[in-house]
Amino acid sequence: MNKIIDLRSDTVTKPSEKMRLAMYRAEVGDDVYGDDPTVNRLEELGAELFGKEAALFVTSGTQGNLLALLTHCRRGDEVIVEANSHIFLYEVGGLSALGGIMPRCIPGDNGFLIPESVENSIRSENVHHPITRLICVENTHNLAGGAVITIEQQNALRQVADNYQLKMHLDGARAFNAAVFLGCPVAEVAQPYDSVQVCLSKGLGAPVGSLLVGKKDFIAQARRYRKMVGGGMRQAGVIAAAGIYALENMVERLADDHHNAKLLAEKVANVKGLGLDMRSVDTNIVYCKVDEDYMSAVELCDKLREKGVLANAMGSDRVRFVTHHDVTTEQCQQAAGIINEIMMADR
Ligand code: TLP
Repeated sequence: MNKIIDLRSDTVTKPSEKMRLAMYRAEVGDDVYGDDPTVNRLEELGAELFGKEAALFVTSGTQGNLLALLTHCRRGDEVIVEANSHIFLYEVGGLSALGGIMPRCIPGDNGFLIPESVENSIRSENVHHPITRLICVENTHNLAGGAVITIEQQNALRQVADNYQLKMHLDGARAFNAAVFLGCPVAEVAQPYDSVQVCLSKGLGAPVGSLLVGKKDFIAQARRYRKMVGGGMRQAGVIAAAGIYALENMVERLADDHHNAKLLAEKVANVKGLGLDMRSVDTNIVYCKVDEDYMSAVELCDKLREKGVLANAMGSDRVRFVTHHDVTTEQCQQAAGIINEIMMADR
């Protein structure tokens, strides 16, 4: 069989040889003592790229988001999140379980929280109410098909936050994909936020880790919470080196992933039994709606797997394809051909 074409997620990327070499050569120390020079360098680089005072290397996007929520909020506070956000749907309810924080879910428009809806959800001063503390934004938005929220849209939300003295956190797991799509430095994407979580382990290809960036005192407090949840790492320079390599070498190539996603989407857009809105394909994620008269999303994924293509079923009728460093343009074309074949055979 040909090589497996793994389109389940950009998290499946494996460190390249050059990245592994950087890891092998990394100078290390005990990071809980602040002694790991490679972790320190990664955090400095991250803070600089995002235009923030400080950064913290964390184990995952989930941990980065959790630490941000714990640091911004107190128990009983309310946080405004988009109804299909990763923080609400896929982070094991950590904000409530570990932080005693209440999510207030607002359905967005293609992932974008409408400023008026946000404003209408902010709690007024009343003894019965929790305190609205924070607005969380996801850019790019995973469940909205990697949709990019523009700088203007972000600024409109910041305006609301400022009017009510709220903090803003960006789940920027794929913030670099947004920056590459918008053609701006990632600091511009990060600008309206008090804190940003960015994953190194997705399209950037590092094996582990995320950065949380923000003001110095915010990061100092997040560091304490990281220790509390067991995230104090020791000779973490071995993995931080991969993060540095990713930030220095893997950002611009995200444009290739976006190109491949578009290509894949174009090739399956007109396949009978599949629904796909080309306008939703901004970056590296493609969602297809599978007509139930043909098959379910799980059945399509099973058939694809038999032919060497891996994809994720999202619910009963949607399949997600994600492009990344470890799939080539040719493989995306090949995958589109296989999708086409399967759908045609079912007629
Ligand atoms: N997303 C993963 C899965 O958890 C769904 C994926 O394959 O897309 N924010 C966003 C927007 C994410 O997409 C993810 C991971 C995270 C946070 C969490 O990052 P990790 O997996 O490092 O905890």
